Amino acid sequence: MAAADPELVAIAEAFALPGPVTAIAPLGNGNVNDTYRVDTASGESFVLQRLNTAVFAEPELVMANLQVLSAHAQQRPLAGQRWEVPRVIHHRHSGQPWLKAGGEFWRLTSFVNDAVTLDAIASPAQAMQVGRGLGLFHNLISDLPADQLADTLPGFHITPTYLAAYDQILQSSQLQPCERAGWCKAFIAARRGLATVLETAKAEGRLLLRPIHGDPKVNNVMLCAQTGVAVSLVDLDTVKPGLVHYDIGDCLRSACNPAGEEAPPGDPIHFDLDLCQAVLEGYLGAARACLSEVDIDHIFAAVRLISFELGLRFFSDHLAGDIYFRCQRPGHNLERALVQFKLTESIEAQEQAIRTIVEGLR
Ligand code: GN1
Ligand code: MG
Repeated sequence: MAAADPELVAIAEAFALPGPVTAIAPLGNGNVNDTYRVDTASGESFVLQRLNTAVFAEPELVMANLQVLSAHAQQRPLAGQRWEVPRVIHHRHSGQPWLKAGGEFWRLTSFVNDAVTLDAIASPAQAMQVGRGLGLFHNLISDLPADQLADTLPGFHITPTYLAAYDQILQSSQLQPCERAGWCKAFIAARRGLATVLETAKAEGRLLLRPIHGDPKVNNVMLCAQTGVAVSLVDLDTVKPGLVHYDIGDCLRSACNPAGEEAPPGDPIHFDLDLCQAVLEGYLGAARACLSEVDIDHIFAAVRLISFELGLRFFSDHLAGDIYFRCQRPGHNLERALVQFKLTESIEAQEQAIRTIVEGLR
């Protein structure tokens, strides 16, 4: 194994670890923060992250939310089932839940042992667990007052705001027009009227603000390595007040796309109804009591909207020169946008079937 980067070791060891670091390696494939797994001589592992402060302008608030969540979870153990909320590890000397060094913001949390994540779902049983994981999480935070959580990312999942930003970027973008970008522009233009569906329901008091995860895509749900049951939701930076629909939509758009959100150009993209049925069974089995009838009414709108919204966010970032989502190659965000727009088309084409699934589980 390659020797661990000494700078990273020094950063990790600034936190109150139970023993010296034995290995550090990149973990996962997040689009925003940099994430590493840290192993220590004690046998315990941790997650070290450099927060992207261009995205999270007030990372201290992110940490404050994480601590509110951990404290809440400790008072609310899920009887009889394994469920973990990552713990925040403090700086050895300052006692702060972060390390600020050279303009960078680092934090360390506990690692969920004996668990795996998937980038795309392969079976309804996995989909059921992903849905159940989100449902347990919503259940857990349903009695956490939203006003105890700061808004760490204003505008996050507010689709009309993304649309307004897109309109601006479109005017100033230096990118050469191409056929695929033209297709995306037409796709967005035909769906502008969609953008307000959840925000209008919120403004009219039909949907209520409450704590949400914000990013419950498939690979943020940890499944027990032995049994496959969901045991944790990780990536808690976007836990903040919102609509549960952002989460439900995000989970469905991610879990019911068997090709995955990084599918290569040209791969067929479809929204899988069997996986949708399984995700919603798992989700509602755990969270139905936290939802109103009006919440259920908006599930179809949510999955359609969040797929569209993520496509819009990727496409806007492509036009802006890839400044938000980390890219592996030129055009990567355009490819990602196309995947989400194709998924949106598939969701639209199956609207009745999706609504029927929801009604069957109401
Ligand atoms: C970003 O960094 P990551 O991969 O956890 C993004 C999500 C998107 C996701 C798409 C704060 O999450 O909203 O759904 O990429 N997070 C933020 O993969 O913008
Ligand atoms: Mg995330």
